[in-house]
Amino acid sequence: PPTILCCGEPLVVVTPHAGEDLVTAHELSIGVAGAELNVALHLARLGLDVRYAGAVGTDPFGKRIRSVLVAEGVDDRALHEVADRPTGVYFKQAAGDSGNGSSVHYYREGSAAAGAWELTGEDLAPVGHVHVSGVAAAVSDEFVARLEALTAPGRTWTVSFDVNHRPALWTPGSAPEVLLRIARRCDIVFVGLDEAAEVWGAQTPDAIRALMPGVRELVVKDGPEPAVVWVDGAWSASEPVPVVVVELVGAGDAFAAAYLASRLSGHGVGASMQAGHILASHVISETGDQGSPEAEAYAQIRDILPARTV
Ligand code: KDG
Repeated sequence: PPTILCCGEPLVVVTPHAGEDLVTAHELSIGVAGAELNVALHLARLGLDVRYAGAVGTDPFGKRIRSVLVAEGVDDRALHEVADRPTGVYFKQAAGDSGNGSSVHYYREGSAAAGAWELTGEDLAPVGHVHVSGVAAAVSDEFVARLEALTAPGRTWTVSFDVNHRPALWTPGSAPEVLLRIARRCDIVFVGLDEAAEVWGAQTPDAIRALMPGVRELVVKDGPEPAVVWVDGAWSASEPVPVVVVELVGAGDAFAAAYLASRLSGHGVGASMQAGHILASHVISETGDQGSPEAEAYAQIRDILPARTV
């Protein structure tokens, strides 16, 4: 499989302990987050060669992010350090027993990643696949320009894009056009059915596909309902793994990572969708954004992948 570059805004995530809330908690837990960073961690845990591009401040949070990436086996050469801006932070509070609708509070305006740091030739060599998401597109105009460069025609790598619409980060009205412009330039796109309806008013997988006919592989997820993937001129469906939902944050990142790990290793879409569902169910059954690295799901995914078909 190729070297994969995940590019986005790295974050520190701060959460109250189970059963407590941000209004009254005296103790908080801290971790690392960011949709594209989550994907990078999963890819490394699955044994892929992965590099992460983004920017942190010269603060302890930036050092934490770098040390977690390095400890988990992600290449940090493209993680830039910006002197006069802070590392992005977000606070997350679980919604309680229902597991759905965690509330998130962002402190990322003017962050290091939102600024004008440059991706260098060294950051990009020798990368064979780039993974980006709509979170980064919402961060700043500079980040949109960076995504345009990474998805530009004539590039020498393939690109996957997870739409990841985060309404709280967008100037009202600007998300649909920007997210579609980037999606259309990619090889593989991941989107939720609800999300596509919310952003583009596209209510069915075919309506989504009609918006981006040049995309080679389109994965449309639908929570606990089967997900579908468009590839080679047809749709195929794949059942999620049934799971007791603890928290949904990070499920899409886990799905994308396992799907990509499998596809980029030459496996078919059926096995790759199944891998996506297995890793998503692992993350959903825990509170952290990435779930624990020791989880059996990683070994299980390596086991279910059949012999390479490509
Ligand atoms: O997908 C998980 C992300 O939502 C989380 O890690 C933080 O990147 C983040 C965001 O903007 O929501």
